[in-house]
Amino acid sequence: MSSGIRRRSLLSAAALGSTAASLGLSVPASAQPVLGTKPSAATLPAEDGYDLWLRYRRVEDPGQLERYRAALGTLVWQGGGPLQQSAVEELGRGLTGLLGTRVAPRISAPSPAALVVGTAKSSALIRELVPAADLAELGDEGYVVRRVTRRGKHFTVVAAHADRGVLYGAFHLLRLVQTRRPLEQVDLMERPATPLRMANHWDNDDGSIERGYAGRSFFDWEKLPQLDTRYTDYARVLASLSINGAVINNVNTPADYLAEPFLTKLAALAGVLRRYGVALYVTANFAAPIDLGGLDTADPFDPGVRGWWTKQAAEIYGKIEDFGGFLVKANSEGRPGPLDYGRTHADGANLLAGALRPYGGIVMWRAFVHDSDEKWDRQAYLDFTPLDGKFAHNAVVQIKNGPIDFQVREPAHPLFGSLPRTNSMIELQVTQEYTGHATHLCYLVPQWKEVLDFDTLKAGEGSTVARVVTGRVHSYTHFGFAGVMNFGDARNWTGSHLAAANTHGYGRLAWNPDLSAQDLAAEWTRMTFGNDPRVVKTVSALLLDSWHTYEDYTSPLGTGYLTHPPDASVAGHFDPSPTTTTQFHTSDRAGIGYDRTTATGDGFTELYAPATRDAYESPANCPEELLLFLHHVPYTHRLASGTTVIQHIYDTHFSGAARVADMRTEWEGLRRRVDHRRFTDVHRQLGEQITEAAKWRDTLVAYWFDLSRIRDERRAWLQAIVAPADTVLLGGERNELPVQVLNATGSGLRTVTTLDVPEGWRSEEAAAYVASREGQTVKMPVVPPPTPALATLHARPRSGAVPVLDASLRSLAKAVVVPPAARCVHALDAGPDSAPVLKDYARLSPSSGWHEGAGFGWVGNTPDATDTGLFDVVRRDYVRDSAPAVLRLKLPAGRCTAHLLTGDPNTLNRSLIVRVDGIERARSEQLDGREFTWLRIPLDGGSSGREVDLELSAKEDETWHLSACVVVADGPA
Ligand code: GCV
Repeated sequence: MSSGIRRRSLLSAAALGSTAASLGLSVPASAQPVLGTKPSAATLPAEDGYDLWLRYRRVEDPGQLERYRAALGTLVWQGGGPLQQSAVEELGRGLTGLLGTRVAPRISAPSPAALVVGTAKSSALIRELVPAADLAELGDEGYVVRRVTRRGKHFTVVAAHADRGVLYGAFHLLRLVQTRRPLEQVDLMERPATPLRMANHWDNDDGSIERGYAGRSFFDWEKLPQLDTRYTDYARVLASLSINGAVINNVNTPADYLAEPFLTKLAALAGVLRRYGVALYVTANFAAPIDLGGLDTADPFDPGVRGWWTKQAAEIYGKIEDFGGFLVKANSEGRPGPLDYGRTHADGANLLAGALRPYGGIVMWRAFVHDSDEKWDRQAYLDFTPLDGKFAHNAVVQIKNGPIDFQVREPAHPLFGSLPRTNSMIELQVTQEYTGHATHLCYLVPQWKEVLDFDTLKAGEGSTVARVVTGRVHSYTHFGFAGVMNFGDARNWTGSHLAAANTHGYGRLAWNPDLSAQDLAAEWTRMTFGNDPRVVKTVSALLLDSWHTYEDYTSPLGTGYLTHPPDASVAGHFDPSPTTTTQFHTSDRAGIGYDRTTATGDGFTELYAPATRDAYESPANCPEELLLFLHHVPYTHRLASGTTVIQHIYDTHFSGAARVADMRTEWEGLRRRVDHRRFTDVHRQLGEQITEAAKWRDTLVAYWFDLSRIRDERRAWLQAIVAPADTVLLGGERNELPVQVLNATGSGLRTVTTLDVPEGWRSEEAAAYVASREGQTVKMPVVPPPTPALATLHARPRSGAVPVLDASLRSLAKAVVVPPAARCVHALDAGPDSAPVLKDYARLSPSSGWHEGAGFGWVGNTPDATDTGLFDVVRRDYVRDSAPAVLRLKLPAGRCTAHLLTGDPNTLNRSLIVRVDGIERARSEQLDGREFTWLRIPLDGGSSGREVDLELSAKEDETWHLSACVVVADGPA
């Protein structure tokens, strides 16, 4: 790839055509006559962020504006295909906004200067202005942007060999103006580093997005094939980054997308994307021959299966001639795959590749496979390296940047460079699953740069990841970048204005991985917030510092995986939860970190080139930021600075969290320099980040102090741990909640602990003496009201002016309140027969058929049951089913109320619908993992009692859950 090459072109004069041709472009509201004055900062018009970096606000500096207007005010286009037309439309829109005067295409250049766009094929003027040899070097996607002066006329030329190059060149020219670059000497030539530059969406057909934090999916499958302008704007945004492929559905996908009615919808979408050079791809479910085709196998060696894929590919290409191909997640996290039939990943990929080959389609086969936590770091390498050379030419193995799962810090994946005969591409996560969602500012370009710059050494020095995935180390036929997108239907696309910097950075790096994080941060800032030097400096600095800041207050020295449970639902991977992820950071009383060495650990280091392995093998020589990813060390292990690991953890958590407050102060300095609306949005977001950072700091500092009992040399504090944090309380009774108070000061303290409880609850404070570095458990009395409820209780210790780690999640109890069995008509704790039952409650399991003597039980279909082992005795287990089930209850005379508890300690829980006598009486909303809710249904036993049937069901294709059912007689009114 050659980028930014300076060239000189001397061309002879040419006769120019003269007829003006307008494409009828609309003029943005901002295209007002030039006023020649800088708009007052106080009057910056409010922006909602929808334009992202495609903001075409008028150039403020009058001199610069005049120069741009002179150079670009006349746009000459002599025709071309749809991609060129999109380029010209964008130039019309962009320049009209930027120059403050209407710019429309014409076919000749009467004025002394003009912007000329096109290909040699479609434009005589381009043929005259740009030597054919230059264009021949550009391939199908490259372009030149060049100033050519001839006979006193100045031409700014955007020229390419193919239409797509014109489109990308047009966006480049606009970027130059948006970032206020002088054009007098412009002479650049660009070609992409990789052919595959993919946007991967993890969007589901029900509108939800796996790991999406910007609202719901904007792919509206109900309305498609009906289109709306957002699809066009989406395609423009991708094209502005030169992204040329979009996988529009989640890697965890049903088979549906491969057949009608989806194909017609996909074809409509593909039509919009095509005009911007973006090919449409879908994720294929490997079991599709079974799920869609009605076959009894998906075995890649089965002729019927092969035939099915061949027929399916023909059908897809019949509707979408430029369909890109399939992305596949197979035999990973429960997905079907070739291993189910004793075949290999290569066998599976080749099956699909074979079906796509006649049409030029490709298969991107993910290497993200892990069966067990213990083998997670090595499994992809162990499964895929023996298959090197066995994948079809039109198959590409898609490899996550690191061996685990998009953690804050991981080494580069050992598969890079280890598959010399297998097309490989890199998968980066733009959506911030483990890096703070759309709440924390975490600019990931510096992280990606580190991975791209990592020298695998596998093919000698200089075989960096960037060179591997840009096909410069091995002779790959397909290679490139995939980015898991952070777009949703939020008006500003990414939920937070600042998160869009990651989208921009990803696309730009996919085009040219040599671009620097500094340049990209500044470029995005200029295009998004304008060119005020103070804004550029401040925002760039905020972006560039943010990953390290996030790392400091979350995951020190490569600890990784500290967010709550790995298989948690949509909201998962946000809060700290060190106690539930010990299998990854293996902290214990003696030390911290995961031993991945070959000498004493799991042997992961062995997967790297010898020099890297040797460095990784030694705590003294490995990169310090990966120390705890690679080694288990004592808390007193000294870092190069002389600081111990535990002190480093304390220091970075406090300084990192403090820096977030500084970040907001920095942002405040831009109050009048950024429009009020976006200023306020970002300000609010940074406020949330301050709170969240304190939560991370206090939770982790408290956790590691508790384990190590080593005091911070610089700080002292008190902390509380409620254990167990998930607890059952009996309503109307005196309960005792155990709270451990820990003293992280240098001397013994008299402490008093209080419990924050909701209104209507009672609690008393508890006093305890706690020795230095010791913990003392106090029993906090608490009396909730008798009605079933859910509540969060906060334990707050104090001792004079000693600071308290108050934001620690470990000082919270998440309680479920149930009435004592003695006060209930029915007190049923649901779950499998093997699970524990709350004292005095009756078990409601799949085997609880209706029994008159018991007064409750299933009639007809009996549900399944699950025990997660997580949470308290009531919430850990439940009965569940996708089919409806009828729970019959015997009611006494008079009115009573049934309370049904639903939720899941782990995963998303969609709905519980309760019908009585065919009428819907209650329905739960979608709940994230760990969330529960009580449904309340008034019932009437009549004058002599009766039996009532509660029909429990879920929405179509969903599963209902029931953790407990209590029925209490209503008291006198
Ligand atoms: C799409 C992690 C995420 C999952 C994701 C998976 C993958 O496990 O938490 O949500 O599934 O990676 O990349 O396939």
